[in-house]
Amino acid sequence: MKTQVVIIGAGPAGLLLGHLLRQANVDALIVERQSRAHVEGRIRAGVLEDTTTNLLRRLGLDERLQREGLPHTGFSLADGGRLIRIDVLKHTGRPVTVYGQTEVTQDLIKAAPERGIDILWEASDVALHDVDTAAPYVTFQEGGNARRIDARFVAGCDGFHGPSRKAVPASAGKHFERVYPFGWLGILADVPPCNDELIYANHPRGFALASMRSPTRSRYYVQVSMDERVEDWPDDRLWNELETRLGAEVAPHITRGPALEKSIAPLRSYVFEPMRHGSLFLAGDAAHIVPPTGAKGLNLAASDVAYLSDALIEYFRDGKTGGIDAYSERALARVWKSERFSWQLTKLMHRFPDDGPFERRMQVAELEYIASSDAAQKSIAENYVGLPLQADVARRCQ
Ligand code: RFL
Ligand code: PHB
Repeated sequence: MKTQVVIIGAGPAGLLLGHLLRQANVDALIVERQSRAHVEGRIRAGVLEDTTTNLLRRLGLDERLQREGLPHTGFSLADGGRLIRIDVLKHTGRPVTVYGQTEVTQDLIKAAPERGIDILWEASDVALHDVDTAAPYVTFQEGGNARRIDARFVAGCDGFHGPSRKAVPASAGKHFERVYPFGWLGILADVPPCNDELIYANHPRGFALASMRSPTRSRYYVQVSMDERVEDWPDDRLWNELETRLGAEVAPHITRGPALEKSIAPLRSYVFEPMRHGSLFLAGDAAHIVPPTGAKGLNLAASDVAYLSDALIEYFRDGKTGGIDAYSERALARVWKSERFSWQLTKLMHRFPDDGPFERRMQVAELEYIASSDAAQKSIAENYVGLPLQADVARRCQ
């Protein structure tokens, strides 16, 4: 098989890139390790910046998002029972949209065949070859048959554990990493949310988050240590813990229900530089991870592919290499700012096992400063709704 861009991974980064390229008549093929049902069933992110919703609108794939997405004009930080509301609309003029990554993925997959985008599911042993030349190719097994796809470029959109980043020689890249000494235990349940907006809570027993997917479906998380297992957390224990950590004002509004899904995710900050090696481009979690506290992971995947699609389209349409040459630097400029925001919010809202009274006083002082300062709230708000893309790309992504 032959195509212009072979995309590895059918997560949000790979699917969005495939659609953006196809819309501009660039040929792309997506190769995915998992089955379609597995990819469509994964429960992950819930908060979309308008960078992300703008891309879906530009693709004409935002009909369900418009109908079912919940515009949120603010969220709260809670500490010791006090709620500090961050009015993102007032400070930035923009809301965020609560719409599950699961739904985004389903919408993109559903529209793929009618737009001529091929997704090869359940491809095993995916391997990248000759990425430092202008004729790279990808091999894999599909239904017991060995396959090969030749392309001009490879887009590594295969998440943190995929093969793309590993195809860059150690001497050609640098990584930066912080692993946090805890994870998030998440529960999804068909019960009404406890509040109209998200609440991020710092409690002596650890962080908790009240989120949602719709007016009838709630998503909650609690910070757990890394040696905890999902089996240690029967539903009742988790609901009790959420009531305690979210505080006396919120607790009476929590409706309990059976878990549709329960899982533990580790927390990590990670950046790989550069995001290009020869004919290989990395995008999304393949190149960087943020702890979920800032709700930035999916949105960074979207901003990466906004830059990357723009650059690849320019290359195939006009033969210009300026965009692809600038891709890594442009994407990383936004990535590092989101890394900073996610790290800072994680430090502010979690209890770290090695922290003492000094670190706690720092959290209290920072939260008091945020509560009393319009400028501090504005800074949080502009990061939460998403920092702007570079102006030229932003214009083309409208
Ligand atoms: P993905 O979604 O991991 O997709 C990568 C795809 O590549 C496939 N793959 C392979 N394919 C072929 N061959 C191989 N060898 C392969 N290895 C892997 C995988 O099967 C998969 O289909 O990466 P992508 O597209 O970069 O998207 C990134 C986002 O999924 C991620 O950043 C977010 O989910 C992070 N995140 C959040 N982001 C937000 O913007 N807002 C949020 O509110 C938010 N909440 C979250 C989150 C992530 C969480 N977890 C589970 C880590 C909440 C949680 C709990
Ligand atoms: C979610 O609803 O899954 C969610 C929301 C906000 C976050 C992280 C996860 O910061």
